[in-house]
Amino acid sequence: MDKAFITGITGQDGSYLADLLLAEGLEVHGLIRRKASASNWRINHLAGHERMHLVNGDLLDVSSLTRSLQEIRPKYVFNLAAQSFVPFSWEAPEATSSVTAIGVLNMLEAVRMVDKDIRFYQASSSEMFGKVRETPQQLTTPFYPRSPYGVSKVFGHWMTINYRESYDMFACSGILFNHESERRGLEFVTRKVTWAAANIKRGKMDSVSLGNLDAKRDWGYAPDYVDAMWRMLNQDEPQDYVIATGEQSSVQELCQAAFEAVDLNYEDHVKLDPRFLRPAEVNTLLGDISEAGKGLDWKPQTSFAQMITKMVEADLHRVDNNISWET
Ligand code: NAP
Ligand code: F7E
Repeated sequence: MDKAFITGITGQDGSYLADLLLAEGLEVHGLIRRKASASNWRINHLAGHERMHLVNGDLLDVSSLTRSLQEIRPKYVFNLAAQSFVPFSWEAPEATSSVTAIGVLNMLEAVRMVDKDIRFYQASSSEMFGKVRETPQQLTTPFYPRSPYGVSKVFGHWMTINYRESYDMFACSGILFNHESERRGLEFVTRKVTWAAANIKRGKMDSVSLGNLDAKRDWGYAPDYVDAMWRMLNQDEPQDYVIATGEQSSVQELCQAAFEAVDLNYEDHVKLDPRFLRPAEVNTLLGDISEAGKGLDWKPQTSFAQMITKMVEADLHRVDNNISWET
């Protein structure tokens, strides 16, 4: 039975990837780090699954990574762990760089030392394009990151390519544009807005405060995107890809869609608060997915409108049943 090792298993993407790989018949091992209060809400439904295992460690501790790989001997490693919230990367740039940049090197080194035949996936990001040099963005578009997070992701991206070229490793980097879901963290703008729309509809909140409503993103659905990761590690040759939808919406359009889903007008409930503006903004992102279509036979299955409706419905269900946002 093939085995996969996932870092970041407690995160949005890790949890959906675990669902997918278990459904594909793999044995799944997820790295978790010690936390003072661990809810692990995104993977609680997998507790007790006979092919699901959790292993203790930390991306910052290379010995924990090599020990894990030596014990598990996986065929696939998906490196999804990161400090992934862009605003926090200005508040803690060194911590962000440690995990989001050096953590990638740690994982690559562990793979190189334990088994160079492991197929390795790195979670790269459209934040590397930042102040975009061309539109739409593709693999050859030059990077111009705008945050310590984006800069860290550029390091991880190039390190992955360097290990592929230096050591002949099957190492791939997926440049994924924003992807969201019912399991998205509440601090990210889509979930912040769908959660607010549901609570306002039920009279539990009056308004929501946001920053830049003009920012545009190419937003896709996370379950569609983990399928692209899996396809990437099953190619004949390692190759990087841009994964996106090829369509973009503004934060304002996001608000409109989420509030319309509960028959409300966002203009009555959205407030502007400069605390949510960023020191340097990424104004617009739009991905070119033609290569993913050709090389991976992949295309997104879920539209932006469908995704926002799903997220609002899930949040209404939580509010109606007094369930916490992280359930
Ligand atoms: P997420 O929900 O923030 O999850 C991040 C994961 O990383 C969590 O499981 C977290 O564990 C883990 N982690 C953080 N520091 C760690 C450490 N020192 N050691 C071990 N694990 C650690 O992120 P996501 O949205 O699923 O994204 C997955 C990956 O894709 C990230 O690398 C992200 O930067 C990248 N990405 C995301 C998007 C997107 O739109 N979602 C787009 C492009 C790229 P805890 O539960 O312990 O905190
Ligand atoms: O912001 C604007 C904000 O925090 C999107 C991460 O997964 O995707 C994500 O990064 C936009 C920005 O995501 C608020 O200024 C307005 O322009 O949801 P976000 P992000 O920064 O694009 C990339 C691809 C990743 O790799 C990252 O890991 O929305 N915005 N008002 C706001 N954003 C937030 N969070 N909160 C607001 O109140």
